[in-house]
Amino acid sequence: MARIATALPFAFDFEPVTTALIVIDMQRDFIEPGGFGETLGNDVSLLQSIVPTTAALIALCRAHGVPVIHTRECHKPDLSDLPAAKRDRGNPDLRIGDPGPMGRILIAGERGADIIPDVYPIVGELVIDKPGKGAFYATGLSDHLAKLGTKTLIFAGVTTEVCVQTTMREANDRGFDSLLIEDATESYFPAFKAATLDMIRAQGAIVGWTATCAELEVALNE
Ligand code: C5J
Repeated sequence: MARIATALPFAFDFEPVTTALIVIDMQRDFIEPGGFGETLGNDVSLLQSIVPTTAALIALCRAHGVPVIHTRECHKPDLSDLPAAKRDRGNPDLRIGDPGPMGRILIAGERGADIIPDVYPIVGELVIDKPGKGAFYATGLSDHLAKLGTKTLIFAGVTTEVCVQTTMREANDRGFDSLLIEDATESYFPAFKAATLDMIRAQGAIVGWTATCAELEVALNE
């Protein structure tokens, strides 16, 4: 059993052999200039700041045999999995499915929907394309985790308050203990990130725990 004694809101105990890392939506469309995130008026440099720590976290998990699962928020080219309730939100220059500088925005197979090179999956790692904010919705994630025998999930990725938090809440409802790596997740809105970390840890870890990548590394190396 490994333990992060300094995790918040209290010590986080986990078995590395029944743990998996889920890296949420580290895609060009959210992180690189010219993508969907920027067309929504966001400063993508905030998200770029977590790339080195996220890459280090992935390397740490690979080194300890913790399976790494990547997600991509994207839709079918015919948009059959894109409800109007999602497509019509906001007032962006470009909507999901429109042609943009990196191909059609958030469409499977397009350059913008792919994962940025610094945290790219290696052969054998599962990549889940998800049409929703939560990675469990309309995907094979539950079945995959059942096959792995996973009980605990470590989370990283973007954005903290949207797809990361939604997936952590889905995981909690499905019986997984979840740990969010604070310095490997980011939001376009610093106040939203701070509030999300507080919400996750509130009321005795109502959604899960948080810790830094360095704290996880110490626990895995003990
Ligand atoms: C958003 C995400 N922010 N990956 N997607 O729409 O959090």
